[in-house]
Amino acid sequence: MSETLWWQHGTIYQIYPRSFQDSNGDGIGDLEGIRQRLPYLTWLGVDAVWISPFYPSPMADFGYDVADYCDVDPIFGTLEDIDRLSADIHKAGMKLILDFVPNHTSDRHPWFQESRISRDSPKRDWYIWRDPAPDGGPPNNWISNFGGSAWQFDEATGQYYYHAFLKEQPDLNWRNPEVRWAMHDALRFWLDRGVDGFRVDVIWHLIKDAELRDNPINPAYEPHQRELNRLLEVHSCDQPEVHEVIAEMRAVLEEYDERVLIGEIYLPIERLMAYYGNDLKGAHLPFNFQLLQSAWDARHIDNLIREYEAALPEGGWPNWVLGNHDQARIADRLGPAQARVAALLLLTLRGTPTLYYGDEIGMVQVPIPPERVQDPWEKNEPGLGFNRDPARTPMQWDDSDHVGFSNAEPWLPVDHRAPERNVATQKQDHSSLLSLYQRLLELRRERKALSIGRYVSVTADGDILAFRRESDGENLLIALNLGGTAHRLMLDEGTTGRVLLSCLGRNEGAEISGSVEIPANEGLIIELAD
Ligand code: TEU
Ligand code: CA
Repeated sequence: MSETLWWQHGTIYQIYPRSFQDSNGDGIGDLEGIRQRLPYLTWLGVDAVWISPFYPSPMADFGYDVADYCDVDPIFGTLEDIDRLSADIHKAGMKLILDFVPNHTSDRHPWFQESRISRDSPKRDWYIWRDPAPDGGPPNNWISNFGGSAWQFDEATGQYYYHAFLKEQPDLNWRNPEVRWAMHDALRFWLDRGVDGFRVDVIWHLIKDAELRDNPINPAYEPHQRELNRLLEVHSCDQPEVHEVIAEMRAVLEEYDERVLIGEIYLPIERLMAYYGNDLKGAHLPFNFQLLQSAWDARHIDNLIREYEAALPEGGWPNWVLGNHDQARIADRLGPAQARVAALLLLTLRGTPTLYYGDEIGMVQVPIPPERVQDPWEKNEPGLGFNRDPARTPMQWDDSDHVGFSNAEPWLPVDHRAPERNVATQKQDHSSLLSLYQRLLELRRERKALSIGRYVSVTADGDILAFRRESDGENLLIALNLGGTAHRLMLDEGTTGRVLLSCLGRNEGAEISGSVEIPANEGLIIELAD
């Protein structure tokens, strides 16, 4: 597959390091734990591992508040541990993607500590400081992503600083070139150590309106929504100048070979596409989160796939995401039967798939008793269903007390409700979700049509979604039933084929001709004869 790069034909697996494997019995996952579990990832067949932040951090937002971009938090290990992990990932033929968090630092970062000392501090302008409004209130009406004003008053110097997330996460001022250079050095620090790329946190937030104008009121706001949605984020993010900042980051990666820049971006398709950059000099992969947000409806999904394909810039590589550490678990959103169909969809669409740890065994939202809530968002805006803890619980390796994750009580509760929802059990069972994922990943590696082939839309009719993937004489039909009743899909006159894979494990190898019966909750990959 020399004509495509690893981040194009490969599959990315996201690890939330606190919850993958604890190696030293403190109930929190760590880098050595991940290293010990690499044989599992090799067996599963993923190509790259993205690890959420493991840098030194006060953990106000569990690592998304970074106090040092060039080190490892002792909870997770040491620089030697990441080097060892990186070496073993590469030995296994996989790639390592780090999580880079450039929009904000921790309030404990030495840069912020220095910035807040005085209005004349050399680092004052590294952050976004403003005088109070005439009434003494915040400089503008912007709202934090986690609720409340996005401005925090600092007594010592009588000014407010801006934070798009927690007050413990002050936003850096990316209009200041010194900030850019310092952050480029942090990128080089890791690139020199051999990491293969970055997933860049809230990349569309980096530049704010130069005049910090008020955001307009959102007329469609409803009280069950997050407070952030009271306003339209017109001036607080997605500003035109951000693309220059991203192009500069990309240029740093271009000093090295075959590194990948992935942007975390929650924007509608038409705005998302700009993040590929002018002449594709922006992010290689602006994350496509549409499947996270869309209704599970064949016509709707067919539409969004076609819109996305049509909107891609010439040469822009697509990607698809089914879950992450900020969203409810896919198996919970769709139920166990459709979770299998979703697996097939993710791994047959055109574009780099990103798989969230635990989704391959159908992990669901784990109930968190009030006294064990960890997520700062839940603490800020309680009771509205924003808690991200339920999707961040320990990876379920087996059915022992601490599910094989740790030999101590884990930082978040583990799920004991379903005896088969673990790796050990599902690995033995050829009909399990895990086996389905493993077989899909294998097929995706074997079949160019799946990994890099063309996408051709076929139909969306009732519960049935069908499309084709084609490459060099390989012609695969993907037919999914997103509902609970059987349907017959009519094929073109004279069409014949053979079932390569079935979600339900039925009729694999069967010859079909003229039409194909698709049972409830079934998904088929059919090789068409030419
Ligand atoms: O998330 C950014 C982000 O926009 C989310 O907070 C999102 O608004 C929310 O989860 C609903 O979809 C990134 C990280 O992924 C998240 O874990 C961090 O808390 C956040 O940035 C701040 O760094
Ligand atoms: Ca540990």
